[in-house]
Amino acid sequence: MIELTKLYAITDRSLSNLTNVEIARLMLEGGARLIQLRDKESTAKDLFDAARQILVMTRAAGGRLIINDRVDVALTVEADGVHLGQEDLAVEEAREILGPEKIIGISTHNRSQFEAALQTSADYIAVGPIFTTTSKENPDPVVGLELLREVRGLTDRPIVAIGGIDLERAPGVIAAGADSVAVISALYPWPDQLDLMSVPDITGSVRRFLALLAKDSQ
Ligand code: TZP
Ligand code: MG
Repeated sequence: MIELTKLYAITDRSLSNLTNVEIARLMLEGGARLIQLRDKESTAKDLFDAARQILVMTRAAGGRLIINDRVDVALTVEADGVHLGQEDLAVEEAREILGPEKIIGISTHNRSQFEAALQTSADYIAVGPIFTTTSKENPDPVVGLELLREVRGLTDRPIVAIGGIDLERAPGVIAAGADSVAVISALYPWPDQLDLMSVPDITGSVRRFLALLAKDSQ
């Protein structure tokens, strides 16, 4: 069984003018060691280029890089794994392509999808959206902490919680049974004084999450 860090940091180019590579660099600088490259807009060329560069940086930091959706990218750049949604390639299809060593995660949005995921070789199962999210197009209905508590009782496999998780909510999400919190928007806080040169404080927010989650485990 794989072990996940408590923070699972996800890139989102739409939240600033930063590139995926710049975002990942700031996440690593803040101490994130589990990064997902998520970009549904970039061309294939840009995505492959970004994945290659981020992988080098992530490996140098001793971290892991998971690619959202794209098994072809994960396979070609030899990333650590892929994250699949319900509409993506099936887990066993991705497993056939990537082999037994790579990490495959799958998103689930209700108990029956979670139970189906348990029948696959998925290395971790994500559950969400736990809270309201603005980072996903057409999100499934909010599942709340209830589903998390319920599915925690079904397996020892790592569970990732996603959707609307911020600093305030993260400890409660871990307490409800998540091994890891996957976070997008809360990692991109903007300074109070916005000007043309403003960038979100990704490094600082990663640091704050890590400090909080480290405390939480004691
Ligand atoms: N899947 C379920 S919610 C979500 C995804 C990709 C978006 C999570 O983003 P945020 O900003 O942390 O709510
Ligand atoms: Mg997907």
